[in-house]
Amino acid sequence: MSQQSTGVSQQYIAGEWTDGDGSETFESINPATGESLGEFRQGTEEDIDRALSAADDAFEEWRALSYIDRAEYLWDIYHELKDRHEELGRVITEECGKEISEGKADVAEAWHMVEWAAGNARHPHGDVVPSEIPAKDAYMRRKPRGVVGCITPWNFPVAIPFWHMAVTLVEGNTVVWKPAEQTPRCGQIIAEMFEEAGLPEGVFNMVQGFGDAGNAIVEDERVSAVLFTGSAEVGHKIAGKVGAEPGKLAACEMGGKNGIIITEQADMDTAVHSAIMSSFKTTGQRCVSSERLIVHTDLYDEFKERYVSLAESVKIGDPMDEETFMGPVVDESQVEKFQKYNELAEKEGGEVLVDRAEPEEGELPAEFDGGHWVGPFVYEIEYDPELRCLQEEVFGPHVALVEYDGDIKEAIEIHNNTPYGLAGAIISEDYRQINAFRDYGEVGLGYANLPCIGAEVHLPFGGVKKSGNGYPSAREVIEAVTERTAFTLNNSREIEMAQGLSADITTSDD
Ligand code: UN1
Repeated sequence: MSQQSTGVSQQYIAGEWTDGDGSETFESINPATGESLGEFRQGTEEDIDRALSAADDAFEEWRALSYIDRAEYLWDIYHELKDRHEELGRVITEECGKEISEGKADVAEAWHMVEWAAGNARHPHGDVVPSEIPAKDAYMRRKPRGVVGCITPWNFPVAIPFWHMAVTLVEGNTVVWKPAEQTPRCGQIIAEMFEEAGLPEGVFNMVQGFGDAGNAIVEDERVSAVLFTGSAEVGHKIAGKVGAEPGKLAACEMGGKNGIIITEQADMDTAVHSAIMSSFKTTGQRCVSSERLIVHTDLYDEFKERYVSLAESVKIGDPMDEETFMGPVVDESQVEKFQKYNELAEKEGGEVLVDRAEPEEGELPAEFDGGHWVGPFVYEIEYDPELRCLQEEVFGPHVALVEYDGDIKEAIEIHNNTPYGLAGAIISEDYRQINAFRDYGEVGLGYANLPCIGAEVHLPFGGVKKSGNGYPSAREVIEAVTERTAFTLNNSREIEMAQGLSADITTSDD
């Protein structure tokens, strides 16, 4: 039972659905139409407190199970995600607005992550390490950290919760999760899956709500690690707070101001295709979406013509329709941010090439009048390292074309000149240029002759610089949710030390 009689969805705490402590509710809104998809209880600090107590109480019993037994619960969820692929894809599309192939890919990415985490339970864990002393056996072993707080974003409302939670649970931790307030229905369905899988009570808890609920997780001393994926603004605050607490760990993955370098050796078809995919898929709302195209002067004009003509015509429309390329953005604050940055780009000297920022009268059917719709905004601008429009993340279909002359070093310098470093791509037929980007491009995820989106879950996903440490993502979560023990066993009755250190105990009688 996940809903009280009034139809308002509840919190999942200590193995039960509950109204929780507060009386406030909030709505999930379909970004395409502006219609309500349901009402949800808004979690309070007291709700988080109860959820953390439940997670804390459940930890000893859960960690005592074998990896393989813990993974069994996750296999049930893996099958359910697969069986409900179509249905959940539609739920995602309806709630966060991305077009249907993306909604379905989000579900696939979720089950891939669950498969990886549960499959990993049968793989070797830790290392056997050689010792200088023949009689010593040395190992590196991992232990769960305890209660892990997970705070996830709306743009991958099913996949990213599983990035955070699948490995975390299999490694023996318990979880308190706050889903994004824009996508509570996806949160609800995931919590129902955990309930059906029958995890012991308190191992998994979900509290719907806003920043105050998230903050209550971050500030609580029972939480040993906080996994956060979302905006740089919030992530840096979390990292600062948690980093100041000894023994606690914050693993934060934030956005990027991702760039694609198109060199004089680029294949034009690959360049145009990769750039369009990277800028406009998910309506520019991936943390790996590209907002900067750094194009060599030799093919700048041709690239510009072809890119602009496609940006003028990519299909904006019903996200449930398979023919649609771009759905709406998630909410009005995203529309406003996008508009603000479009104005800034013009103020900073940008020459507008495509302005579909506000879809035209009649471009969308009337049923979408109440939605949050934008389209491609493309400009060219003379490179200047100080320009804010080339430094700050917009999280929308806002794209700068920057022309460069000179060699690959010049392009990489422009590419690296942002405070972020998440994803990037190079389009070139010259392996030396590709390898220069591989070695000197400041990114956590690099691509050659491909869009800079679409990483698979078994790759480490994360960035450098302001983009975060990457640990709350996919494979790397294991680093964030376990503590390592270097354990050394002596097989001899003699004590012999490494580094030539004397083990003799000398006394004043010697
Ligand atoms: C995000 O943009 O927040 O690499 C995550 C990708 C996806 C994940 C994106 N697998 O594009």
